Amino acid sequence: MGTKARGGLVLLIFALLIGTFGVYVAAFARHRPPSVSVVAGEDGVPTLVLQTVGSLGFGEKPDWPSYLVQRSDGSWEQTTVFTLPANSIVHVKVLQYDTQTGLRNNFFGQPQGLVDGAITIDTETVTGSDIVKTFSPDLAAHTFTVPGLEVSVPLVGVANDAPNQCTVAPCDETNAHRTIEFDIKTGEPGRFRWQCFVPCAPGGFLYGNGGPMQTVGFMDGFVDVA
Ligand SMILES: [Cu+2]
Repeated sequence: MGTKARGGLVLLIFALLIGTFGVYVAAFARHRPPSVSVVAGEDGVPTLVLQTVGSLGFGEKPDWPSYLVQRSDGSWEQTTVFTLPANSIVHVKVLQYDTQTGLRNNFFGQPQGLVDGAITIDTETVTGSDIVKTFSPDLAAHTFTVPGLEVSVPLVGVANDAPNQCTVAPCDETNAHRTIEFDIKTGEPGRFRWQCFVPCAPGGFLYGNGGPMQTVGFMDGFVDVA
């Protein structure tokens, strides 16, 4: 190959790399999961209902774990962006369908920033001075963590051998799950980043990070307080 041809080949490869990078950036910038508005129900309490799944089971990333948010009509949206009313106590209910992965940082095994320090798991409520100071780091499937609101809740996973596990989202309550409920308090309007702190990405991602862990709509998102 002559010097000219070699130079042309290098330029071609370079152009292809730039092009591929451009396509990736464009796809990243266009990825805008929808937002779900949480409003007060008939009981006057705004309730955010989430579910977590170990693998979505559909779409471009069927093997990625994900959060879903319930709309007021009961349907599920695969997103991690939602709007909560400002200066309000918001009830949060998480239907947790994934198995236990475990935390790398035990700090996130401790529920924090909850109204009255109260958390309910399935039918058991622990409050105030009785609150479990910290959960074993092995139990968490995901966390619901909003650093800007100083809120973090470890979400205890279902047992690995639990029968009737969910494989395709949205899961329904006949599938094996844990129900985790708590109240948080919102303040002034603003946009708050939130994420899961369990490195829960599937095989192929280094140490469970990357992939869904860095993608809005899967394991991180935004709480818009309005
Ligand atoms: Cu997670």
